[in-house]
Amino acid sequence: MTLQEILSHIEGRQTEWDFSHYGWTRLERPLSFSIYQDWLKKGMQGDMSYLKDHAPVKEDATRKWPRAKSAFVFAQAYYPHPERSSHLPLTQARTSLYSQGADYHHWFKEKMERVSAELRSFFQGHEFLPLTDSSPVLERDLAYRAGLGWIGKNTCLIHPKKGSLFFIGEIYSSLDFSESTATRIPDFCGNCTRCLDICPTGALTAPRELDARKCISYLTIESRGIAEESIRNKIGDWFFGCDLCQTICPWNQKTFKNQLVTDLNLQLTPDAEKNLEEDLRYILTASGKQLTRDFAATSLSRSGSFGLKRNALVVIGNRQMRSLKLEVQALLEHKKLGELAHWTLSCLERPKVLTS
Ligand code: B12
Ligand code: SF4
Ligand code: SF4
Repeated sequence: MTLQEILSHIEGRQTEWDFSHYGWTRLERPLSFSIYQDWLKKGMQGDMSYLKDHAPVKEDATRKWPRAKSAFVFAQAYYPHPERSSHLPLTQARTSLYSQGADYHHWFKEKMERVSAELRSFFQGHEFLPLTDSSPVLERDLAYRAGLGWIGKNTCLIHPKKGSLFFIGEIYSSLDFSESTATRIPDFCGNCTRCLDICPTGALTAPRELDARKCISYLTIESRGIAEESIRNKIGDWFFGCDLCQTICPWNQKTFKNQLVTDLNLQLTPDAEKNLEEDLRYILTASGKQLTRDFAATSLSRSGSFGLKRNALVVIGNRQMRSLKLEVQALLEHKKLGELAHWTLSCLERPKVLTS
């Protein structure tokens, strides 16, 4: 079997599989592995200790999968969201675009498993292993090597015609091709610095370097703690994740024809403000059990009920939503959230600040 045969097979199935784009590469040491090591040394991973544990396999996949020789890498667009039908029990709280539907850790993983099963049945005798996100793979580097995009100054993988609002998934295979590697996409960032300029928390500490400890996405999704006081007001109205360094990017603006929102804080109509209030009241008053059940199928389950309540308190404080004062007061004695609830209350008691 040749590489061309397998790529034509994937191409023939594209209408059904509907990937944004895809490519392949031989498995070699990631080009940016030393950047990854330096990033870990600086502690920029915060509490995500699994990223350190994954380093040896990220450097050399054969340490875990001895037969892995090559990877087929796939990009899956998440805007507009392909699994939006799943019910997110919120109407207005600001959530990042990738999370506005069913949890991709389920449906995208299953899709990659289906594709692998088919490749296994067509190309018998070879192994195909589907992986995504939480697996020990430096996915952006791998996708760069497979020709899916360049690494932007916001650290995201960007394609000149598809933008960056896509997930990455890969199928490791035992196929050992002699072909030279895929054509790579050059860096089109040029002199632009819009992503660095817009980041509200200064998490992009240099072009292509993100300090996760300052990133709203980390603080509202991955962190199991509470953001320091000095950074809380910079989180603005983000309830889960953040998209600003991507929505401001001219390559996304071009791809999505200027539909993307770049406001630091959303300007809401009175009706929308009311909906936001209802969303956050529900988050603060629901039991942990209820939140776990209601969010189970969504990416927001990653924060857990503690994280969702924490995020609601920050947004209520930043938007000075005084109508929720009673619900905030009810948490003042809470073992883990009490200090934050005091901070939120102090925001509500300050003279009203107009947000932009
Ligand atoms: C930990 C993690 C996070 C952390 C840290 C992110 C970061 N930038 O470091 C947090 C929680 C902040 C986060 C946020 C988001 N994440 Co995230 N995250 C990951 C995860 C699990 C590991 C990434 C990692 O190792 N980071 C450490 C840094 C050092 O590595 P890196 O981000 O891969 O960056 C590399 C390049 O920048 C590279 N580099 C720098 N210069 C150059 C030059 C060249 C030539 C090359 C080749 C490489 C290179 O060096 C780095 C090390 O290799 C990956 C999945 C995976 N297995 O890879 C998803 C992943 C990166 N995340 C993803 C997404 C969608 C997001 C969010 C958009 C979600 C959101 N809206 O809230 C944001 C985007 C924020 C941003 N600007 O990155 C996608 C990215 C898809 C894409 N098009 O790029 C991934 C690939 C998940 C997936 N399977 O689709 N994420
Ligand atoms: S996701 Fe938001 S907070 Fe994180 S680097 Fe991008 S703009 Fe900054
Ligand atoms: S906003 Fe500008 S600098 Fe940042 S990733 Fe996009 S093109 Fe590159």
